[in-house]
Amino acid sequence: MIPQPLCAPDGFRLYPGFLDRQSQLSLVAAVRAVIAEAPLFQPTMPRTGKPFSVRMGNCGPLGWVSDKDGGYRYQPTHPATGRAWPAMPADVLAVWQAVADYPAPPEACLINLYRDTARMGMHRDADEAATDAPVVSISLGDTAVFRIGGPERRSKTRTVRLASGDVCVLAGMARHAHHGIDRVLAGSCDLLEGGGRLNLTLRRVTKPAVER
Ligand code: MD3
Ligand code: FE
Repeated sequence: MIPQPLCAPDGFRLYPGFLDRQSQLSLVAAVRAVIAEAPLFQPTMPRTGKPFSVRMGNCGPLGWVSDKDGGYRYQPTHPATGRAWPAMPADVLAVWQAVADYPAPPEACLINLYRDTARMGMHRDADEAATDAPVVSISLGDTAVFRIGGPERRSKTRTVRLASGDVCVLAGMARHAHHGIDRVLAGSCDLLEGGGRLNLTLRRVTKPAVER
């Protein structure tokens, strides 16, 4: 048997098992505290208003939101409560500092909660002005079947399983690749009460001021 090489766009880095069980539990507790202050919401598609199957939350100075009238955007406040997003927990920032190799801190931590049959269709992340910054993703709970392609919608794709504690860095070409979550493998992990998957994506949104 010839082992399968990992062929992914340049700039895709997967750190399997980056977080041990204790660190995963500590992150889940931190995320629960964030959600208690800033409840998860159900985003809707621009124009059609079709709801996402994933529920979302945010922490940090900016949060990603989407609804029928306003479309995809980052904003400093929660769409329902109007309050500022909670601060990014120290454990979350520490992951960015360890792997991002970027001279500025992240501004947004998007929390994606996948329960039941939630999935995420193929898309590109293009709402950030800091196009040179990587995206850092932290997976917690059930394993996801993640699909990544290339710069064109028709580019060849491949799947990668993202398990609890895995950290993924999308830099360079990979940062601009099409990607999505085909499905989540129910019952594959016992980290989250009630099952499902939490994904945290850390992003720089605005271009950092030139260092001098
Ligand atoms: C590849 N989230 O929030 S994380 C998203 O698991 C998103 O919830 C998925 O796609 C999730 O936008 C995938 C891994 C990931 C994150 C950002 C990327 C892959 C990426 C940006 C560009 C290319
Ligand atoms: Fe994405």
